[in-house]
Amino acid sequence: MENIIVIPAIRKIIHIDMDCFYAAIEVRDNPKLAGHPVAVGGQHTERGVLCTCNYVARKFGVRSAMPTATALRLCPELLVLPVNMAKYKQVSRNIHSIFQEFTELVEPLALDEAYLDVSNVEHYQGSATLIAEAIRAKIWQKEKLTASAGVATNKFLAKIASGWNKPDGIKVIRPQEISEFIRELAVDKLFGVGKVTAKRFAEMGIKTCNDLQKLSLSELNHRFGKLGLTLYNQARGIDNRGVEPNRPRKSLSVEETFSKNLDSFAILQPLISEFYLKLLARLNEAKIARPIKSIFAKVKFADFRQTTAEISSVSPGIDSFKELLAICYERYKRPIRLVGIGVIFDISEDTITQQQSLF
Ligand code: TTP
Ligand code: MG
Repeated sequence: MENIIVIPAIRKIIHIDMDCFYAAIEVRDNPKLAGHPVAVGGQHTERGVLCTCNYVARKFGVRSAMPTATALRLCPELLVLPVNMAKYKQVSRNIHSIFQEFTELVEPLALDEAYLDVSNVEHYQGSATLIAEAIRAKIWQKEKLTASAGVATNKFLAKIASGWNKPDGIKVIRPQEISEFIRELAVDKLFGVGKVTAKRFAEMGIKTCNDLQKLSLSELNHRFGKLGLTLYNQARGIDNRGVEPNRPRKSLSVEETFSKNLDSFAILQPLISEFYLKLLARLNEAKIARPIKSIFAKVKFADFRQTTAEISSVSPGIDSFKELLAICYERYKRPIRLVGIGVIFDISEDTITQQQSLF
């Protein structure tokens, strides 16, 4: 028994960000604009500011939040279109519902961006890269708009990656590539580093994460207070924040892949209470007010066959999980590769109010 280790799952996070969102929608809806520098925002006569501009305009140095008058000086042919928020919100809803087709673990960040945790998605051979490509393809197919994607083991790296090959690009940072990627990364790309912190770094001669890595945790704590630990971790490519969907969860589960397949059901027995305690801890952490509707177990075998069993239940009892696992095992009776147990919530009277605020 002692030689069975549970492999800690590496998270697979995708960050998706639409390219020049408002401007891309306007160009899509008026193809005559293709190839022209286009921006969306207020008019210069009204001391307006740009919301965004397309990549043609960016070549002239035009940027989001720039006064329209300045933008027109840089690019006199720039076409500045009025903001049509209702239209952008509708496209945003469409895109966010595409994300939901791939996983329910979606954390919307803005109208045009979201984090997705695809660690437990089994389609696309479980490859986050293939999932990200499929999402980009679906957005193109449904909306005729391009999105860029970042794929990494955490939110911080995924977000940086999505901007790396913009527009219409993807960047994957594999676990073994993190330390090299991070070394040259500019410190002003880190979460929590605004103008003030960036200026302090500049004064200290710190430009890259490699420079930042030279400061000890206690020094960072001393100089930057609460931000110290985050800076210390990010400089090493570490970010433990989970993806927090603000849609009600449909289910919550724990699952583990074993370092060595379990040859018999008996070997699994003593591990069940461990999983059970983990599930209770996660349920406790998640503080979900909704009632539990049913409970389930899942078993994946050495030959990758997989099966699940579910029963209606309002409370997760360990004996029920034991029974469900036994039912799963009995169906194929072969060495076990992975086991999961979980609960399904009753979301029948969903109001989904939290999510509405974004749109
Ligand atoms: P962003 O994703 O920051 O920018 P973008 O999608 O236009 O371009 P990129 O390809 O670099 O991602 O913002 C999304 C939308 O939010 C953008 O299209 C317009 C709006 N926005 C503003 O209204 N004001 C701003 O200052 C910014 C940055 C964005
Ligand atoms: Mg964008």
